[in-house]
Amino acid sequence: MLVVTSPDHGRHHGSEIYNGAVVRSFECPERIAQVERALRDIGFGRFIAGKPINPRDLLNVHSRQYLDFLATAYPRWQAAGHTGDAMAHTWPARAVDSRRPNGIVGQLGFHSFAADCAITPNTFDVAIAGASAAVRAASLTRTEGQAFAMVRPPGHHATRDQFGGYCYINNSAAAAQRLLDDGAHRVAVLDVDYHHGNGTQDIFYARSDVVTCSIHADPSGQFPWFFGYAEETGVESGEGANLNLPLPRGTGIAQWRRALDTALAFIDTAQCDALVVALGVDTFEHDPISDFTLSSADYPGIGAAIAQLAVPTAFVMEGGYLTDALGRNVAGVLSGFEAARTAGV
Ligand code: SP5
Ligand code: ZN
Repeated sequence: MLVVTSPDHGRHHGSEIYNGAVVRSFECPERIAQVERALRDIGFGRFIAGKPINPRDLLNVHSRQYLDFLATAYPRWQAAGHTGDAMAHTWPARAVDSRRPNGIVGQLGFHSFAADCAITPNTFDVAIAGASAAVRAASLTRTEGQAFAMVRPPGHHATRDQFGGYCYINNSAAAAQRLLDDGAHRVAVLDVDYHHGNGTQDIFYARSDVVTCSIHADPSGQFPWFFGYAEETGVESGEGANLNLPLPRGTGIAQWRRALDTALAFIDTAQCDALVVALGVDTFEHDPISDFTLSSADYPGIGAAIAQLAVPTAFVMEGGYLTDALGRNVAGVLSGFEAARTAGV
């Protein structure tokens, strides 16, 4: 499988509020270093770097105002006399008219939804490079059949105009849009990260040409808290094109696999001719911020099940925070997928 890299990803490492303190984010450069090591150890894949992205690929999934904001947020933060990472501390609250303020601190609140996500001097460039790799992986599925975008920061929480959940640019959404622009009639995004893919849902919520499906922790007890319920099914022409499968705390592989079967049947019924897998492995039993109980032995079977959709497939790296196990688990999904593809099952 082709592995598309974002070589300078290590230039971004944000901070987050955790247990009442600002700490270095769980979403760290070592994550991708581990994935690369695990893939190289088993001789998996051919590595190529992403290419600069066409701005159209970004404007399809994010507003121009948001992209301009992200591009200039850090210098504006500094120019306003601030130091450290640019972080919001005030958000538009319920029942207010969410007008967009002028000041940088106010705009940080307007364009974000969570305090686990900060803008560093290189965040914008690194996020764009990740999206570029995801878009390139999507394009290459036309000739390759499958590809993996080995990127960070992740993307699936980023909405059309808000960052949060360690995500700034929605890599999986940009990949899905690229598959459509390359000629697919309907694309599915299957989100297997432990957390609900609220950003991808948001971006395609009123559309039927991208079908979105997310398997995740019940948001009543877990981030992103305000999105991801089963009754969110889409609006307008997107009605029925979003499927959320929230699962309880402690979910293990048997229950998780039943949800995957439901998701695969939903995608199959929608007659999608290309697939993006938002590949988070924070479902792992020892993940430091999650509470599902999947084991490393479970991941190859997940890849094999996804292969049965038998459509061009772009995997895009999302979450997973037990760095030591991340490589093994990602390699498990990808090699399980590839083995099933090769065997033609
Ligand atoms: C892409 C992705 O996986 N983003 C996840 C963002 C989660 N950020 C919120 C972290 C809250 C941590 N709560 C820890 C509970 C530990 N028991
Ligand atoms: Zn996650």
